[in-house]
Amino acid sequence: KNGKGKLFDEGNFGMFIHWGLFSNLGGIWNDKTYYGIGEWIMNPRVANIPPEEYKKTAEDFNPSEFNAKKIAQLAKDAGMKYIIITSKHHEGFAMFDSKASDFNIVDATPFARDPMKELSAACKEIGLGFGFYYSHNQDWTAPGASGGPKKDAKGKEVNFKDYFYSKCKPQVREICTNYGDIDFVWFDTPGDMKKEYVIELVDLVKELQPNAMMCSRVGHGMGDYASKGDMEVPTRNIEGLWETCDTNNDSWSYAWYDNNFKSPKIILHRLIATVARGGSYLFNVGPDGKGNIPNIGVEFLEEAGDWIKKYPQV
Ligand code: JFZ
Repeated sequence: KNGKGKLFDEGNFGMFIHWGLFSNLGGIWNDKTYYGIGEWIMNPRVANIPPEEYKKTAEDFNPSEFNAKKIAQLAKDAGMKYIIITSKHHEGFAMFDSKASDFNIVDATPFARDPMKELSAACKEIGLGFGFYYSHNQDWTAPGASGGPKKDAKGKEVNFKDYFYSKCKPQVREICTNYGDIDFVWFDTPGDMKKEYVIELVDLVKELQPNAMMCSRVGHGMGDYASKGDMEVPTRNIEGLWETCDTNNDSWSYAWYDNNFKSPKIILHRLIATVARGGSYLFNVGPDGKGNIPNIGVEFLEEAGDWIKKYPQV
């Protein structure tokens, strides 16, 4: 077993995956295309989809072509060392089997499988590290959460504390318990979340997954390593452990119009610039509603990987 941080030190290149109900919408709501970042489509600033309507889209989500082994193999072929995937993004939909909320891929979709089980197993089998993204503060369908409805189904006013103890913390416990040893828990957008809650999550992860690395986006200066601004490749060396996350086109999640894929040359340039300055490069792909990563993205990554394999690490 890797000691804490070992994978990160040696890792330097990982696959980020943004996948959720938004992937099935692909940038379209009610026949209209919303340009920007696909995973934000339900937000009031984008298509402004009411939570109850958004939740119904789970009935149409059936990623029957999802193939965990194929994705793990792609990451491996690309020269990556680990995969970090959205277990729950701001939409609040759990892409894993959850007892804490039935708004999850096993209970609410015709797919009825737990793709996180499959992907974590595939990573283990092929020798890749594995971790979860979890949106701890923003949850746009959970009453009481940041950006969520102010009242519960019975019309009762609820607050962040209700969300935190009924959904957030139980789900973090689930992702830290049901998938074997994991290497990362990648929290995001802490906003004005209170420090006491952040501490509870950090302590929970440390207790259940002592070797898992948390990024600084957990909030309040905590976490094991710094996560730089999105899509930022720093131009100077930086002290300490840090990572930059970047995406293979413009959106994080799949969007039908987004064909601005980074060429193998650009991928390698950005990877090398990051690694040479002491960082780790987390490179995102967005599978579509059927579970497939767009072809161009796959081909470009494979080509970059061929080059990496030609020049083994010294
Ligand atoms: C967040 C999410 O809102 C977004 O959907 C995506 O998941 C991305 C990886 O993370 O967006 C951010 C978070 C932090 C910064 C920018 C966008 N930042 O620090 O510059």
